Amino acid sequence: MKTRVTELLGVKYPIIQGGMAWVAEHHLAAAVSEAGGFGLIGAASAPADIVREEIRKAKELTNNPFGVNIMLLNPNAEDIANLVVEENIPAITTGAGTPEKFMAMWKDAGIKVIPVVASVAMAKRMERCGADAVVVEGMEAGGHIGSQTTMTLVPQIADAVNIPVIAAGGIGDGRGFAAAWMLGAEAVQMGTRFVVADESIVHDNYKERIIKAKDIDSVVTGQSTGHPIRILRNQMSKEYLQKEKEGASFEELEYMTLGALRKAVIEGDVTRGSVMAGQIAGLIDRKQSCREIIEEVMNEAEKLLHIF
Ligand code: TUI
Repeated sequence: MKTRVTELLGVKYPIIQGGMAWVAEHHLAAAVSEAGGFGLIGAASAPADIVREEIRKAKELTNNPFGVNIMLLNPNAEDIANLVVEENIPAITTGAGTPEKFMAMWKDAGIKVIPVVASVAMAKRMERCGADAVVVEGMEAGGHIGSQTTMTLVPQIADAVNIPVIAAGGIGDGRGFAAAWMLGAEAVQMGTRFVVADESIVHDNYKERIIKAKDIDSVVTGQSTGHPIRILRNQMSKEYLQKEKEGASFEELEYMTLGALRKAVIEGDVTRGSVMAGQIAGLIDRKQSCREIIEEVMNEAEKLLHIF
């Protein structure tokens, strides 16, 4: 079951886990890697010391390779960039910006660099500055998103670059994997499907909200502030969108979402908290182990594609 991505990452299956803020901690990352996928610790807005602890705990749970996702809006991004070198992390993904200033340091350290991109221009720029692959993320994804769909972006970027493409956004089963493969991807990244995994530490209210979600249950907040975020509809999203329509200030809107993701993921407040999830939430209907998820997706995809 080899693709350029399984070779690059040294994994059995071409499935990587999204680097989700608060969600992608050591239990989930280690479980995905133990099951033959590529797990990621999401550094999100955490300080480097916390991320270091997460990395060390994941190393205790698995000998398989796992990575770190660096969210570039994080004020601590530079510390995390240095940390992944110190901790011998084999591969990193980056989100919400361009990692160019860290590229030389990571390449010197032999780290594989996989930026998440949401446009053809950004994919080309990342290839030029030495990226080993790109995660092409469509706006079906949860959390911070671009404006183009996975269906349209993946083939355009697969044509525009020579490095491998990993498709993300809207992929939650073997059919999604097979579709991404047909569009030119050599691996997929899944987030929402792993949020409900048994090994995910996310509050049960959050998992149940995803399982109950219907096709039309996600909305995009922050279009007006330039920080579009896909979340599942609730009291908070309703008030936020209303305030946005009324032309509320950037500060007022940001204040409403401050700490809201933690509130939902850790405290289980799915009414006032920010329940980030992708559009594929409507398809996700049960909790399984990471191994069951990965094996089910791969079996289904193999049957459809007859490739491996
Ligand atoms: O980063 C994500 N998803 C995220 S990060 C996040 S944490 C957060 N919380 C509150 C506010 C803001 C962030 C939650 N979800 N996905 C990867 C991703 N990267 N999607 C889109 C992009 C992207 C966008 C623009 C990558 C590069 C880019 O370049 C713009 C430029 O020109 O710098």
